[in-house]
Amino acid sequence: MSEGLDDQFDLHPSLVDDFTSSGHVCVRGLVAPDVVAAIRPAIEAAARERTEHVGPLEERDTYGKAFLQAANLWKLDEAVCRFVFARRFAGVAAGLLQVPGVRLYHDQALIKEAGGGPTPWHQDQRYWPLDSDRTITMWLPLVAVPIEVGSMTFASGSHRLGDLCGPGISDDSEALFAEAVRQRSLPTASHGALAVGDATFHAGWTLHRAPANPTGGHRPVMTVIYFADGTRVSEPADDLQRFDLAVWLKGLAPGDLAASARNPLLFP
Ligand SMILES: O=C(O)CCC(=O)C(=O)O
Repeated sequence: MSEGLDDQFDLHPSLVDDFTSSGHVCVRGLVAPDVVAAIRPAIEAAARERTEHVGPLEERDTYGKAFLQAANLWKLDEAVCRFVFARRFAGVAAGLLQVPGVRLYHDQALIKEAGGGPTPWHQDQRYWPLDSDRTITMWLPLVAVPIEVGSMTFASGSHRLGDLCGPGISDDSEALFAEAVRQRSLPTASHGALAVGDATFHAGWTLHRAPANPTGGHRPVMTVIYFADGTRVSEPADDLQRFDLAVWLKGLAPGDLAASARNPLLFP
């Protein structure tokens, strides 16, 4: 089941260069398709358990229509834990960030349902009370993502702009960041269709969005968020960051090393 998950992935230097300049990259063939197929039922079952209270799609707001979201699934299931903790994934995250080690911020299954709406433009790190920009999300589909569903669109180079002080994922973030992309003439790029075993990685400040799912099938994705080992907790800027501090950095205070029991060192 865990075959390959602890083996090192041979990260081509051109991917590191692409990530450094654009803030996103697609790693094709990161993991064997049968490893993903084997873990998919456990991730989907754990995600279902966490989201069974969510009402019908048409009654939700824009954020709610974008995806069903279930986090820290590594705590629910041993096999999911092995997948999330995989040195293969964490090694790529460290390699792209060009840091010696990375810790877990949290994992998250993002299931865009059949007929689910677009994911508005946003910056992930606006939620995170972390004092480093050495942060990265791995986005790994559990099924092949055809072109009609599509993977994410990124504003290349936006990670170098840092905090654009936008709101959380919402109609407002879509409007504000679409305008920022236009005004700053930021190039946008998508890695298009993804095969099972491919994954994209994007930096914490990279602006990104995802298209709606017009198909009759759902789009389950597993994400893992990493930050550089040695990162400290920053003063939370607002309630969204206070929530993250309480939940993903449980027991820590501003100035502490971000290394709670929920943030194990995953690489090296
Ligand atoms: O899966 C999506 O629709 C969006 C995912 C996303 O925004 C992220 O992983 O940071």
